[in-house]
Amino acid sequence: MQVITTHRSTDFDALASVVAALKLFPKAAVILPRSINPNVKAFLSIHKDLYDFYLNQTVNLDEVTELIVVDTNQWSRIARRLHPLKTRKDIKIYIWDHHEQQGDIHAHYICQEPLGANVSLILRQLRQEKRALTPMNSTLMLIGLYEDTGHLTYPSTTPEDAYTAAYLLEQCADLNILGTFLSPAYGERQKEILFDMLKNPVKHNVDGFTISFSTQKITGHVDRLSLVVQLYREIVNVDAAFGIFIRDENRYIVIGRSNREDINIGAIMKSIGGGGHPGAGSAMLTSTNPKTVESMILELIEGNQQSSVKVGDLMSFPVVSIPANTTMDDVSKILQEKECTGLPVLENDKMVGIISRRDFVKLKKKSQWKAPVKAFMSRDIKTISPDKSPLHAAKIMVKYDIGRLPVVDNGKIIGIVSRSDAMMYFYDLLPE
Ligand SMILES: [Mn+2]
Repeated sequence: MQVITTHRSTDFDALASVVAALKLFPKAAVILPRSINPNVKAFLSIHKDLYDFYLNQTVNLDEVTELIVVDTNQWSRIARRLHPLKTRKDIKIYIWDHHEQQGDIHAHYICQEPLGANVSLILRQLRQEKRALTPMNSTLMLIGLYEDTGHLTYPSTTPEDAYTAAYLLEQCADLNILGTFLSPAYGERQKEILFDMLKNPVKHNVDGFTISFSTQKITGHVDRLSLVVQLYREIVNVDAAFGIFIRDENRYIVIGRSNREDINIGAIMKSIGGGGHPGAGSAMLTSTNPKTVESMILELIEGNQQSSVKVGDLMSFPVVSIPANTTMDDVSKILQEKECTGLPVLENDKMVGIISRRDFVKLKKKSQWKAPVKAFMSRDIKTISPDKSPLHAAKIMVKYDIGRLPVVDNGKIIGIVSRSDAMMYFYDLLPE
């Protein structure tokens, strides 16, 4: 007898993976864990007739010959009543898992790849064979895929996830139904926790990233905390957010969510004893205080950002600059000659402004061409120091809509970094 199972706190991706696995093992029995996420439970109770495996869970373990595990590779995450199989040598085990960390279930066949959703991994074969799915199954699978990839927006999303979504839409997945189940039913507890977290959000700036932490006491078991952290991150509008939830005096759950590829939450959580995906992860901690956790995470993010390339490496120099009393006529000639769009303006060796081609629209009368540049330059200058990251430079340019940033060290302008310098760096076009 074949048995298919998945992880506890079963989410849509896990359930969708089970249903997809049933396509590969049509005769298998399904054993779902007892703890199932509330929205999945709601789905199952509405679709009882279609997914009767939910109710039909009596399996004689002695008869099991093959075990198919999806969306996890750890014994501790699957139903306890299957644990007696751990010591059985005569069972053939198959795993499909999109988590990166190594598990303790030793399988005869394992398909483990870091895709955004586990269901994409199982559907790979069905998709290649162009197998037909019922609209209902396609809908469930698309719900799972969207849930785990944040509608294909989480950084962990791969092209294969998007192709799989297209395949499921071809198989008539129903987007109307999808919306109903994907909008999660937030309970009162989750709302309360979110409101408390939002009362005084603290933002940190770490090398161009915005990070927020919130520490909350919680009593009893609260599920969907990671969704609460996800919402918190979106509302506070930071690159990464961490919720530190104090269960009792010495036990903390840390849950992180990131919107940036270069802040790998899974890796951060792994180094403090937990795990997860690049976009989301968690860790259980004992006997540390929340402040220590916070500074640990900040250090890890800083360490992650070991891009040794600094603004100083990208900038161009020497910088062509002009004295503040240069006439607009001359400025125009210099701009043409040097083929640049803007120039820093100096007075007694100090930068006092920047003049760009755009500023020439301010000239209304002919006589103004003889006026000094300081009358037309913009004085609101943003600068950057050479030890900052290219990302930091790019953020300033985007925020203030400027194409070039003077690089200033000890009050002196030593170079200039342009939008294209930053882009070159991001596209890895930096000459060796
Ligand atoms: Mn999953």
